[in-house]
Amino acid sequence: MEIKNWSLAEIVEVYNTPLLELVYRAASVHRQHHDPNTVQISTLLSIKTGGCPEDCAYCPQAARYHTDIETNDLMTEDQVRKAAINAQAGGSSRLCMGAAWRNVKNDDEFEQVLRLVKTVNELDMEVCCTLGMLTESQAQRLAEAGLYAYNHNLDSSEEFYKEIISTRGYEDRLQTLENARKAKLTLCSGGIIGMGESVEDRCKMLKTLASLRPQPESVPINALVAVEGTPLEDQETVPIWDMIRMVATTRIVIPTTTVRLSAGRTSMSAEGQALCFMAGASSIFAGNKLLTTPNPDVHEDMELFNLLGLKPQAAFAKGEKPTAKKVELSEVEKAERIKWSRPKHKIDTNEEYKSLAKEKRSEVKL
Ligand code: SAM
Ligand code: DTB
Ligand code: SF4
Repeated sequence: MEIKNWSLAEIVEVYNTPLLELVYRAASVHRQHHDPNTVQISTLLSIKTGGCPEDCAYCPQAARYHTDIETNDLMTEDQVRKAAINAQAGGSSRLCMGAAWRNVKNDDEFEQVLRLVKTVNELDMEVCCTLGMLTESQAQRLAEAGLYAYNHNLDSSEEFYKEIISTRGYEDRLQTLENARKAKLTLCSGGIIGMGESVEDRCKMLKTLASLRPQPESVPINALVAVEGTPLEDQETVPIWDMIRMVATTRIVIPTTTVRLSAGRTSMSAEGQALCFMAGASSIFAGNKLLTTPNPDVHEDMELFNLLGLKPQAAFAKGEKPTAKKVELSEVEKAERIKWSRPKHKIDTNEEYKSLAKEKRSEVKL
Protein backbone atom coordinates (compact mmCIF):
# COMPACT_ATOMS: atom_id res chain seq x y z
CA MET A 1 0.00 0.00 0.00
CA GLU A 2 1.32 3.43 -0.91
CA ILE A 3 1.68 5.70 2.11
CA LYS A 4 0.51 9.28 1.60
CA ASN A 5 2.76 12.14 2.70
CA TRP A 6 0.35 14.49 4.44
CA SER A 7 0.92 18.24 4.61
CA LEU A 8 -0.08 20.09 7.76
CA ALA A 9 -2.75 22.06 5.86
CA GLU A 10 -4.31 18.82 4.61
CA ILE A 11 -4.45 17.35 8.11
CA VAL A 12 -5.99 20.51 9.56
CA GLU A 13 -8.57 20.43 6.76
CA VAL A 14 -9.46 16.84 7.64
CA TYR A 15 -9.73 17.75 11.34
CA ASN A 16 -12.11 20.64 10.55
CA THR A 17 -14.40 18.67 8.22
CA PRO A 18 -18.07 18.86 9.32
CA LEU A 19 -18.28 16.29 12.11
CA LEU A 20 -20.65 13.71 10.61
CA GLU A 21 -18.85 13.87 7.28
CA LEU A 22 -15.54 13.36 9.12
CA VAL A 23 -16.87 10.34 11.03
CA TYR A 24 -18.28 8.85 7.83
CA ARG A 25 -14.95 9.28 6.04
CA ALA A 26 -12.97 7.83 8.94
CA ALA A 27 -15.40 4.90 9.27
CA SER A 28 -14.92 4.15 5.55
CA VAL A 29 -11.11 4.19 5.87
CA HIS A 30 -11.41 2.04 9.00
CA ARG A 31 -13.38 -0.62 7.12
CA GLN A 32 -10.75 -0.84 4.37
CA HIS A 33 -8.04 -1.89 6.81
CA HIS A 34 -9.67 -3.31 9.95
CA ASP A 35 -12.56 -5.44 11.14
CA PRO A 36 -14.83 -2.75 12.66
CA ASN A 37 -16.32 -5.21 15.15
CA THR A 38 -12.99 -6.16 16.71
CA VAL A 39 -11.38 -3.98 19.35
CA GLN A 40 -8.05 -4.69 21.00
CA ILE A 41 -8.13 -4.58 24.79
CA SER A 42 -4.91 -3.56 26.49
CA THR A 43 -4.39 -3.40 30.24
CA LEU A 44 -2.04 -0.94 31.89
CA LEU A 45 0.05 -1.93 34.85
CA SER A 46 2.15 0.57 36.72
CA ILE A 47 5.14 -1.59 37.68
CA LYS A 48 6.99 1.31 39.34
CA THR A 49 4.88 4.23 40.48
CA GLY A 50 5.75 7.84 41.26
CA GLY A 51 8.91 9.67 42.27
CA CYS A 52 9.84 10.58 38.69
CA PRO A 53 12.50 13.31 38.24
CA GLU A 54 10.87 14.74 35.08
CA ASP A 55 8.57 17.79 34.98
CA CYS A 56 5.84 16.70 32.52
CA ALA A 57 3.10 19.19 33.44
CA TYR A 58 0.29 16.65 33.04
CA CYS A 59 1.80 13.87 35.10
CA PRO A 60 0.78 12.92 38.64
CA GLN A 61 3.95 10.79 38.96
CA ALA A 62 6.42 13.66 38.76
CA ALA A 63 8.09 13.89 42.19
CA ARG A 64 8.11 17.70 42.13
CA TYR A 65 4.31 18.01 42.14
CA HIS A 66 2.25 17.34 45.22
CA THR A 67 -0.26 14.79 44.07
CA ASP A 68 -2.12 12.24 46.09
CA ILE A 69 -0.64 9.06 44.61
CA GLU A 70 0.81 6.04 46.29
CA THR A 71 4.41 5.52 45.19
CA ASN A 72 5.59 1.94 44.72
CA ASP A 73 8.86 0.13 44.09
CA LEU A 74 9.32 -2.13 41.09
CA MET A 75 6.89 -5.05 41.09
CA THR A 76 7.86 -8.69 41.45
CA GLU A 77 7.32 -11.47 38.90
CA ASP A 78 4.48 -12.89 41.00
CA GLN A 79 2.65 -9.58 41.20
CA VAL A 80 2.96 -9.06 37.47
CA ARG A 81 1.97 -12.62 36.59
CA LYS A 82 -1.18 -12.30 38.68
CA ALA A 83 -2.11 -8.96 37.15
CA ALA A 84 -1.52 -10.35 33.66
CA ILE A 85 -3.73 -13.39 34.30
CA ASN A 86 -6.51 -11.14 35.58
CA ALA A 87 -6.17 -8.88 32.56
CA GLN A 88 -6.27 -11.89 30.22
CA ALA A 89 -9.36 -13.20 31.97
CA GLY A 90 -11.04 -9.87 31.25
CA GLY A 91 -10.32 -10.14 27.52
CA SER A 92 -7.01 -8.26 27.35
CA SER A 93 -4.57 -9.47 24.76
CA ARG A 94 -1.88 -6.93 25.69
CA LEU A 95 -0.28 -5.84 28.94
CA CYS A 96 1.46 -2.47 28.97
CA MET A 97 3.87 -2.10 31.88
CA GLY A 98 4.75 1.46 32.82
CA ALA A 99 7.54 2.80 34.99
CA ALA A 100 7.87 6.37 36.25
CA TRP A 101 11.40 6.72 34.92
CA ARG A 102 13.12 9.40 32.85
CA ASN A 103 15.10 6.67 31.11
CA VAL A 104 16.15 3.06 31.44
CA LYS A 105 19.42 2.43 33.27
CA ASN A 106 21.64 -0.61 32.95
CA ASP A 107 21.03 -1.73 36.49
CA ASP A 108 19.37 -4.48 38.55
CA GLU A 109 15.96 -2.94 38.01
CA PHE A 110 16.36 -3.28 34.25
CA GLU A 111 17.30 -6.96 34.71
CA GLN A 112 14.10 -7.31 36.73
CA VAL A 113 12.04 -5.64 33.97
CA LEU A 114 13.49 -8.16 31.49
CA ARG A 115 12.25 -10.97 33.73
CA LEU A 116 8.82 -9.31 33.94
CA VAL A 117 8.65 -9.11 30.15
CA LYS A 118 9.55 -12.78 29.85
CA THR A 119 6.91 -13.71 32.43
CA VAL A 120 4.11 -11.98 30.50
CA ASN A 121 5.33 -13.22 27.12
CA GLU A 122 5.10 -16.79 28.44
CA LEU A 123 1.38 -16.21 29.07
CA ASP A 124 0.87 -15.60 25.33
CA MET A 125 0.05 -11.93 25.79
CA GLU A 126 1.47 -9.07 23.77
CA VAL A 127 3.91 -7.34 26.09
CA CYS A 128 4.36 -3.59 25.87
CA CYS A 129 6.57 -1.43 28.06
CA THR A 130 6.74 2.30 28.64
CA LEU A 131 9.88 3.03 30.61
CA GLY A 132 11.03 6.40 29.30
CA MET A 133 14.09 6.93 27.12
CA LEU A 134 15.92 3.88 25.87
CA THR A 135 19.17 3.10 24.04
CA GLU A 136 19.35 0.77 21.07
CA SER A 137 21.07 -1.98 23.07
CA GLN A 138 18.49 -1.74 25.85
CA ALA A 139 15.74 -2.01 23.23
CA GLN A 140 17.53 -5.06 21.84
CA ARG A 141 17.60 -6.72 25.24
CA LEU A 142 13.91 -6.04 25.77
CA ALA A 143 13.15 -7.55 22.35
CA GLU A 144 15.18 -10.63 23.27
CA ALA A 145 13.20 -10.99 26.49
CA GLY A 146 9.98 -11.16 24.42
CA LEU A 147 8.82 -7.53 24.28
CA TYR A 148 6.31 -6.93 21.49
CA ALA A 149 5.79 -3.15 21.61
CA TYR A 150 7.36 -0.04 23.09
CA ASN A 151 5.19 2.92 24.09
CA HIS A 152 6.76 6.34 23.96
CA ASN A 153 4.43 9.24 23.28
CA LEU A 154 5.25 12.42 21.39
CA ASP A 155 2.45 13.92 23.49
CA SER A 156 2.00 17.05 21.31
CA SER A 157 3.65 19.15 18.60
CA GLU A 158 7.36 19.96 18.91
CA GLU A 159 6.48 23.62 19.66
CA PHE A 160 3.89 22.90 22.37
CA TYR A 161 6.04 20.14 23.91
CA LYS A 162 8.41 22.85 25.23
CA GLU A 163 5.52 24.37 27.20
CA ILE A 164 4.75 21.16 29.06
CA ILE A 165 8.15 19.52 29.57
CA SER A 166 11.51 21.20 30.10
CA THR A 167 13.60 18.29 31.37
CA ARG A 168 13.98 16.60 27.95
CA GLY A 169 13.45 17.50 24.32
CA TYR A 170 11.33 16.32 21.40
CA GLU A 171 14.47 15.05 19.67
CA ASP A 172 15.09 12.69 22.63
CA ARG A 173 11.61 11.29 22.15
CA LEU A 174 12.18 10.68 18.43
CA GLN A 175 15.58 9.12 19.12
CA THR A 176 14.04 6.60 21.52
CA LEU A 177 11.41 5.66 18.93
CA GLU A 178 14.22 5.11 16.43
CA ASN A 179 16.16 2.98 18.93
CA ALA A 180 13.11 0.81 19.60
CA ARG A 181 12.53 0.44 15.87
CA LYS A 182 16.13 -0.65 15.27
CA ALA A 183 15.50 -3.51 17.70
CA LYS A 184 12.46 -4.47 15.56
CA LEU A 185 9.98 -3.64 18.30
CA THR A 186 6.56 -2.43 17.20
CA LEU A 187 5.88 1.19 18.14
CA CYS A 188 3.07 2.67 20.15
CA SER A 189 3.24 6.45 20.08
CA GLY A 190 0.57 9.09 20.39
CA GLY A 191 -0.35 12.00 22.56
CA ILE A 192 -2.63 13.93 24.85
CA ILE A 193 -5.28 16.48 23.96
CA GLY A 194 -6.72 19.04 26.34
CA MET A 195 -3.48 20.53 27.68
CA GLY A 196 -4.13 23.97 26.15
CA GLU A 197 -2.67 23.13 22.72
CA SER A 198 -4.20 24.38 19.47
CA VAL A 199 -5.78 22.29 16.71
CA GLU A 200 -2.63 22.99 14.72
CA ASP A 201 -0.51 21.44 17.51
CA ARG A 202 -2.67 18.30 17.46
CA CYS A 203 -2.35 18.06 13.69
CA LYS A 204 1.41 18.72 13.75
CA MET A 205 1.83 15.80 16.13
CA LEU A 206 -0.15 13.58 13.74
CA LYS A 207 2.01 14.79 10.85
CA THR A 208 5.18 13.78 12.72
CA LEU A 209 3.74 10.37 13.63
CA ALA A 210 2.52 9.79 10.08
CA SER A 211 5.94 10.69 8.66
CA LEU A 212 7.70 7.89 10.56
CA ARG A 213 8.65 4.90 8.42
CA PRO A 214 7.36 2.40 9.27
CA GLN A 215 4.44 4.26 10.83
CA PRO A 216 3.66 3.39 14.47
CA GLU A 217 1.59 0.22 14.81
CA SER A 218 -0.50 1.91 17.50
CA VAL A 219 -1.37 5.50 18.31
CA PRO A 220 -2.87 6.16 21.74
CA ILE A 221 -5.06 9.25 21.94
CA ASN A 222 -5.34 10.41 25.55
CA ALA A 223 -7.69 13.08 26.85
CA LEU A 224 -5.89 14.87 29.66
CA VAL A 225 -6.79 13.60 33.11
CA ALA A 226 -6.36 16.85 35.06
CA VAL A 227 -4.87 15.69 38.34
CA GLU A 228 -4.89 17.92 41.42
CA GLY A 229 -1.40 19.08 42.29
CA THR A 230 -0.12 19.11 38.69
CA PRO A 231 0.34 22.39 36.78
CA LEU A 232 -2.53 21.34 34.49
CA GLU A 233 -4.96 20.68 37.33
CA ASP A 234 -7.37 23.43 36.21
CA GLN A 235 -7.63 22.39 32.57
CA GLU A 236 -11.20 21.82 31.47
CA THR A 237 -12.38 18.35 30.47
CA VAL A 238 -11.83 17.72 26.78
CA PRO A 239 -15.12 18.02 24.85
CA ILE A 240 -16.11 14.63 23.43
CA TRP A 241 -16.36 16.26 19.99
CA ASP A 242 -12.62 17.03 20.08
CA MET A 243 -11.86 13.43 20.98
CA ILE A 244 -14.02 12.16 18.09
CA ARG A 245 -12.31 14.57 15.69
CA MET A 246 -8.84 13.55 16.90
CA VAL A 247 -9.60 9.83 16.63
CA ALA A 248 -11.14 10.25 13.17
CA THR A 249 -8.25 12.37 11.90
CA THR A 250 -5.71 9.85 13.22
CA ARG A 251 -7.61 7.05 11.49
CA ILE A 252 -7.60 8.91 8.16
CA VAL A 253 -3.98 10.05 8.35
CA ILE A 254 -2.55 6.71 9.54
CA PRO A 255 -5.07 4.19 8.13
CA THR A 256 -3.38 0.95 9.16
CA THR A 257 -2.55 1.82 12.76
CA THR A 258 -4.41 0.73 15.86
CA VAL A 259 -5.98 3.92 17.24
CA ARG A 260 -6.27 3.52 20.99
CA LEU A 261 -8.95 5.37 22.94
CA SER A 262 -6.75 5.91 25.99
CA ALA A 263 -6.92 8.12 29.10
CA GLY A 264 -10.04 10.12 29.84
CA ARG A 265 -12.76 7.53 29.21
CA THR A 266 -14.31 8.00 32.66
CA SER A 267 -15.55 11.41 31.45
CA MET A 268 -16.99 9.97 28.24
CA SER A 269 -20.53 8.63 27.82
CA ALA A 270 -21.21 5.26 26.21
CA GLU A 271 -22.58 7.14 23.19
CA GLY A 272 -19.45 9.28 22.96
CA GLN A 273 -17.22 6.20 23.03
CA ALA A 274 -19.44 4.49 20.44
CA LEU A 275 -18.87 7.45 18.12
CA CYS A 276 -15.12 7.11 18.71
CA PHE A 277 -15.31 3.42 17.68
CA MET A 278 -17.33 4.48 14.64
CA ALA A 279 -14.61 7.06 13.86
CA GLY A 280 -11.93 4.37 13.85
CA ALA A 281 -10.82 3.70 17.41
CA SER A 282 -9.77 0.06 17.45
CA SER A 283 -8.38 -0.36 20.95
CA ILE A 284 -8.98 0.71 24.54
CA PHE A 285 -7.09 0.62 27.79
CA ALA A 286 -9.19 -1.53 30.10
CA GLY A 287 -8.94 -2.22 33.81
CA ASN A 288 -10.25 -0.21 36.72
CA LYS A 289 -7.07 1.85 36.81
CA LEU A 290 -4.89 3.44 34.14
CA LEU A 291 -1.47 3.96 35.72
CA THR A 292 -2.52 5.98 38.75
CA THR A 293 -5.94 7.41 37.82
CA PRO A 294 -9.33 5.70 37.49
CA ASN A 295 -10.64 4.04 34.34
CA PRO A 296 -14.16 2.71 33.64
CA ASP A 297 -15.15 -0.44 35.48
CA VAL A 298 -14.31 -3.63 33.53
CA HIS A 299 -17.93 -4.80 33.69
CA GLU A 300 -19.13 -1.47 32.28
CA ASP A 301 -16.73 -1.95 29.36
CA MET A 302 -17.99 -5.47 28.79
CA GLU A 303 -21.57 -4.20 28.73
CA LEU A 304 -20.56 -1.60 26.18
CA PHE A 305 -18.84 -4.26 24.05
CA ASN A 306 -21.94 -6.48 24.23
CA LEU A 307 -24.23 -3.59 23.42
CA LEU A 308 -22.20 -2.58 20.36
CA GLY A 309 -21.45 -6.16 19.29
CA LEU A 310 -17.71 -5.65 19.66
CA LYS A 311 -15.31 -8.59 20.12
CA PRO A 312 -11.91 -8.42 21.82
CA GLN A 313 -8.99 -8.93 19.45
CA ALA A 314 -6.85 -12.04 19.96
CA ALA A 315 -3.20 -11.64 20.92
CA PHE A 316 -0.77 -11.45 17.98
CA ALA A 317 -3.61 -10.92 15.50
CA LYS A 318 -1.39 -8.41 13.69
CA GLY A 319 2.11 -9.75 14.23
CA GLU A 320 4.12 -12.73 15.35
CA LYS A 321 4.71 -13.62 18.96
CA PRO A 322 8.35 -12.82 19.80
CA THR A 323 10.33 -15.80 21.00
CA ALA A 324 12.08 -14.98 24.22
CA LYS A 325 15.75 -15.90 24.01
CA LYS A 326 16.70 -18.62 26.45
CA VAL A 327 19.10 -17.05 28.87
CA GLU A 328 21.39 -19.02 31.09
CA LEU A 329 21.34 -17.27 34.43
CA SER A 330 24.65 -16.30 35.94
CA GLU A 331 25.21 -16.97 39.64
CA VAL A 332 24.65 -13.25 40.30
CA GLU A 333 21.36 -13.32 38.42
CA LYS A 334 20.24 -16.46 40.23
CA ALA A 335 20.86 -14.68 43.51
CA GLU A 336 18.94 -11.65 42.19
CA ARG A 337 16.03 -13.88 41.28
CA ILE A 338 15.81 -15.19 44.80
CA LYS A 339 16.03 -11.68 46.16
CA TRP A 340 13.15 -10.51 43.95
CA SER A 341 10.86 -13.51 44.20
CA ARG A 342 8.21 -13.37 46.91
CA PRO A 343 7.21 -16.16 49.28
CA LYS A 344 5.45 -19.02 47.50
CA HIS A 345 1.84 -18.52 46.54
CA LYS A 346 -0.86 -21.15 46.31
CA ILE A 347 -0.43 -21.13 42.56
CA ASP A 348 3.13 -20.82 41.44
CA THR A 349 3.71 -22.29 38.03
CA ASN A 350 2.94 -20.80 34.65
CA GLU A 351 0.97 -23.84 33.56
CA GLU A 352 -1.35 -23.53 36.53
CA TYR A 353 -1.76 -19.82 35.90
CA LYS A 354 -2.49 -20.45 32.24
CA SER A 355 -5.22 -22.98 32.97
CA LEU A 356 -6.66 -20.63 35.59
CA ALA A 357 -6.81 -17.85 33.01
CA LYS A 358 -8.53 -20.24 30.58
CA GLU A 359 -11.05 -21.15 33.26
CA LYS A 360 -11.58 -17.52 34.19
CA ARG A 361 -11.96 -16.56 30.53
CA SER A 362 -14.69 -19.14 29.98
CA GLU A 363 -16.59 -17.68 32.95
CA VAL A 364 -16.40 -14.14 31.59
CA LYS A 365 -19.01 -13.35 28.97
CA LEU A 366 -17.42 -11.03 26.43
N1 SAM B 1 7.84 7.68 32.18
C1 SAM B 1 7.61 7.19 30.88
C2 SAM B 1 7.47 8.26 29.84
O1 SAM B 1 7.11 9.39 30.19
O2 SAM B 1 7.68 7.96 28.67
C3 SAM B 1 6.42 6.24 30.79
C4 SAM B 1 5.19 6.51 31.60
S1 SAM B 1 4.26 7.99 31.17
C5 SAM B 1 3.14 8.09 32.51
C6 SAM B 1 3.34 7.47 29.76
C7 SAM B 1 2.40 8.46 29.12
O3 SAM B 1 1.23 8.62 29.91
C8 SAM B 1 2.85 9.88 28.90
O4 SAM B 1 3.69 10.01 27.79
C9 SAM B 1 1.54 10.61 28.67
O5 SAM B 1 1.22 10.62 27.30
C10 SAM B 1 0.54 9.75 29.44
N2 SAM B 1 -0.01 10.48 30.60
C11 SAM B 1 0.60 10.72 31.77
N3 SAM B 1 -0.17 11.44 32.60
C12 SAM B 1 -1.33 11.68 31.92
C13 SAM B 1 -2.51 12.39 32.24
N4 SAM B 1 -2.67 13.01 33.39
N5 SAM B 1 -3.51 12.42 31.32
C14 SAM B 1 -3.35 11.80 30.13
N6 SAM B 1 -2.24 11.12 29.78
C15 SAM B 1 -1.24 11.08 30.64
C1 DTB C 1 -0.69 6.14 26.93
O1 DTB C 1 -0.68 6.77 25.87
N1 DTB C 1 -1.54 6.37 27.93
C2 DTB C 1 -1.26 5.49 29.04
C3 DTB C 1 -0.10 4.60 28.50
N2 DTB C 1 0.15 5.16 27.21
C4 DTB C 1 1.11 4.46 29.28
C5 DTB C 1 -1.03 6.21 30.31
C6 DTB C 1 -2.18 7.10 30.74
C7 DTB C 1 -1.88 7.64 32.09
C8 DTB C 1 -2.97 8.49 32.64
C9 DTB C 1 -2.61 9.07 33.96
C10 DTB C 1 -2.38 8.06 35.04
O2 DTB C 1 -3.19 7.15 35.25
O3 DTB C 1 -1.37 8.21 35.76
FE1 SF4 D 1 7.96 10.84 34.54
FE2 SF4 D 1 6.77 9.72 32.43
FE3 SF4 D 1 5.35 11.12 34.24
FE4 SF4 D 1 7.00 12.41 32.63
S1 SF4 D 1 5.19 11.23 32.00
S2 SF4 D 1 6.82 12.73 34.84
S3 SF4 D 1 8.67 10.93 32.42
S4 SF4 D 1 6.43 9.22 34.58
